[in-house]
Amino acid sequence: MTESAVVSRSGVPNVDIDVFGDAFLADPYARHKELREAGPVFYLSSYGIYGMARHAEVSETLRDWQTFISSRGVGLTDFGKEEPWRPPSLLLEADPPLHQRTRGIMNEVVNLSSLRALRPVWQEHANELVEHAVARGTIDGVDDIAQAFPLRIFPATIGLPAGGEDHLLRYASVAFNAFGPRNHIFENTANAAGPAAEWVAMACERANLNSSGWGAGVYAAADEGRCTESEAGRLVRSLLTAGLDTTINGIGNMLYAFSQNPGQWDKLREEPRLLKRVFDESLRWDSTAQTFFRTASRDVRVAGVDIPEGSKVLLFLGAANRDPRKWSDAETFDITRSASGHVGFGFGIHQCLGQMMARQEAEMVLNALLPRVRRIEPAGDPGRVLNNTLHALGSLPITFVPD
Ligand code: OVM
Repeated sequence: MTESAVVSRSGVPNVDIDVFGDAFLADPYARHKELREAGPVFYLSSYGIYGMARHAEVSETLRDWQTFISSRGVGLTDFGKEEPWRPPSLLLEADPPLHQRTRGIMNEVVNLSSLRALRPVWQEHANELVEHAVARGTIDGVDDIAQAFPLRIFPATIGLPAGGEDHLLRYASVAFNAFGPRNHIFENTANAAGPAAEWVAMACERANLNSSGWGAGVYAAADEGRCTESEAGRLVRSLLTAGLDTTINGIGNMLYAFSQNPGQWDKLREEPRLLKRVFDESLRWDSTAQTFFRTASRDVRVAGVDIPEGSKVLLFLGAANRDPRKWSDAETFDITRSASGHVGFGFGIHQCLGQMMARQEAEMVLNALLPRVRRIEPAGDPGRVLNNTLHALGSLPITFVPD
């Protein structure tokens, strides 16, 4: 270690928690207070990285894309020094000016009017799944709702070939694990990644996408000369990586939130106009994407702490979303609050491209549940699937008490 590295790290509180260990990933909320209280910026010596867990520093770091760049990867791997596990995303792992061009293309593909057109069909699917679940009473909230609903609507929205569900789910869990270290959690999914990656690569080709989905919309940008054919394929890959596992766990976490807070379900039934706020509060309270990294593009001082150029900085979105400096009763799931400013979708130029799709999916599920279900009761302990980035449920035994 160089003299300057020692000096630059003096005055930085060191945190000795394995933030990619099983116990932390299973229940990150148990340790978030320690992270926030350590200081506005801390050092995680076991990984040689900086961390931020307070809302002010997390959101300011996300806002400052020039200092805290994405093109060296938004995981632990520094793309400037090590080979990424796959060719970098042209959105997530890109900086302006490239990011401006690619994001501009995608903003036109994933837009409100195309989402509005999909509402009736989505609502029918959600109604059907919920009616079936209510008839059965006790169900698995993950298999039967949180996963079943996105699996019904996502492939058609993109225009994907049939039969790729398992590949898509496996690919996404590898991609989100790959932001963390090469621990046993990563290795478990990476072993099975080959066939999933092959299916995804196949599905991203122009010839394999139907002509009416968002995939074809991306290739239309290539026809207009706004990106190359191969860039279009890589942009479709972003939709497939980021569009399914995220919404599945977002809906699952929302069902979990209501099963743990029955009073909030009563309140929503009394005041259905609150429905549009619910998903954002659910994401604040239990963020699907718990963390993302940035890389310092220069020496920078944050809250009195010197962060050297090239440092990886781990941003704890889930902890920022429960920071008592920002939120009153931060630990409470409260659908009447304004969750605006939460960083569950990120913040700044990279803020989630699919957020309107995610909100609409959650809204359709809630629309289906609200008139049919009087109570959402736990029917056993939820099962966790450990992931280096996602707070993910494997199973959620719940009972829908009919209206
Ligand atoms: C991407 C992407 C975007 C957001 C999240 C993500 C794996 C991937 O562009 O491929 O997670």
